[in-house]
Amino acid sequence: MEGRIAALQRRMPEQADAVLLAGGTNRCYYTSFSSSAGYLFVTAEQAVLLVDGRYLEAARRSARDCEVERITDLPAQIDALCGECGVRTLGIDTDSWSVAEFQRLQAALSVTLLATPETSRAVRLQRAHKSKEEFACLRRAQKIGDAVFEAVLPQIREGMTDRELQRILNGFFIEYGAQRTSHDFLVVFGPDTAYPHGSPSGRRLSPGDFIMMDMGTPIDGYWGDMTRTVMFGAANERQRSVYETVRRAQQAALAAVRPGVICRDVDAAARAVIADAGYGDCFGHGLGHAVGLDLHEDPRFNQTDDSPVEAGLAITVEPGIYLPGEFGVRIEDTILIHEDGTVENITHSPHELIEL
Ligand SMILES: [Mn+2]
Repeated sequence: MEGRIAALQRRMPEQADAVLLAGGTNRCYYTSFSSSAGYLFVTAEQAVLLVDGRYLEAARRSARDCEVERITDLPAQIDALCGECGVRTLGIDTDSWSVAEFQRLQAALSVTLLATPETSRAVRLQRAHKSKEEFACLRRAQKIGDAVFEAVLPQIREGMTDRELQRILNGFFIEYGAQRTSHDFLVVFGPDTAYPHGSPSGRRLSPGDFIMMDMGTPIDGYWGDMTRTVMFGAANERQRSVYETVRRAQQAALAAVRPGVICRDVDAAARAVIADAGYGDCFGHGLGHAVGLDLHEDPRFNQTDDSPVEAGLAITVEPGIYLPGEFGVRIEDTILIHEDGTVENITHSPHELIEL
């Protein structure tokens, strides 16, 4: 199988003689080596991972498909590498660079850093097409999420705080095989569920509260991502109706997904169900995001992304309805698109309203 760096070398971004990647997940994607800092320099023939002393030995041992160099004088080293290969323009993954970093390095270099979107776009596109091995990691990560969801429900008690539930979730994730946890799972109760990305406030759980849990853990770098909203006690009619609308919106989107469909049309399928039920103004985020080494990747299921759904895509489907001052509901699954056109939903937790 063609290596990831080789695939990049075969299709270098337009106008770039070489690329210089600063993004941590980009470096990890190409070299399978994870570090908090460093650069990956790739020409048509050569690939060099530049790291500082903290990572030198580990990178030499485990970075794949590249040479490893210790950073001493970064601009001089990059100039030297460019000189050896006749490189004059360097495409950079602009979505990973700070303006300060760009300016500092450009001022010291004799070659040109291309601050155009092509390099990031090429890398994003490559990363969006996942292999069977990447799918397997995502499946394993999601399996942990499903197991944790099942395990946590019996632990939920009246009067417990959202922070307590968050800590219990963290503990279960570790117990069920998480390599690490995010520590900031979104766990909110009652009126706080009306904030799509709220965080625990110390609120205590009361009967009639929705409990929203948005959680996941990476396995070998690849993130699980799921959300379930469950009712503590008995749902009233309005809560039940909103929940059912979100569930139907998700089903409509899942039914619309197949290779060749435009991402924004999948978003529209869910949005139409929510609008028809009279909650058109209450779904203030996109339907989903690709997921991989980063929790949020491209493409997106939203109102503007016109890229087609393609085999190799791993993406979330997460409609929601949020009623400020009252409550919110979101249901999130992660799906994989296979070469044969089938869609695999790797989130197996129930979609039906659970009343605890
Ligand atoms: Mn998500």
